[in-house]
Amino acid sequence: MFILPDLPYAADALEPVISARTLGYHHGRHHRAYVETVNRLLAGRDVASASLEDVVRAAAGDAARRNLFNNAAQAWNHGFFWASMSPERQAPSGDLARAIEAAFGGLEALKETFVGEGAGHFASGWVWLAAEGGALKVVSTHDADDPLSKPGVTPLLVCDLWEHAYYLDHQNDRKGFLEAWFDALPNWSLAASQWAAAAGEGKAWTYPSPT
Ligand code: MN3
Repeated sequence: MFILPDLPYAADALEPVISARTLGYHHGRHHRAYVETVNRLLAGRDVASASLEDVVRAAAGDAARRNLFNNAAQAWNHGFFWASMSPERQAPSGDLARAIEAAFGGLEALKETFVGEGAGHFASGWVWLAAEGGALKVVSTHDADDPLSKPGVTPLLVCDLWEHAYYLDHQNDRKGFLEAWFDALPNWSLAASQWAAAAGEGKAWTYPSPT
């Protein structure tokens, strides 16, 4: 059984960018539903010890397990999304700051790329800062899709582009949401440890193990 992990901060800790009402529904209803569906779809199967990462990778690209993939990937993506945010405003430093400078020319340029990618993404999905081949890049994925099943890609940060992530607080202004999000909420400590993990130092973030 996979759990719905507690939020790593209070429900109102991300205001005003993300209200307690949005976060309450998003975590308590949307994320919970994905986790419960995964558990229902896996019930009775001999996968009790498989990590959620294993479940996502095994179901990726398998048309017969599309529903399992969608729900498992959405459960993982939301766990990583909660971890991607911090109530304390942070800034990248050290190796990661240098990599951002090298790839984008600085944090403001990364923001422009990230916001542009997310605002221009058609319909539902996710916008990621990711590492591949020792370099940083910004990518978006559709619906539940994520970098887990793409060999050599490590996610550093993610922001949810589904309307349920921002509509109560920002209505149709996805770009405004992304700009405010990028300024206030990224967990650059997580991004730095993911960047190190991509280079073989330490372990990348994982969803809580099944119980
Ligand atoms: Mn969501």
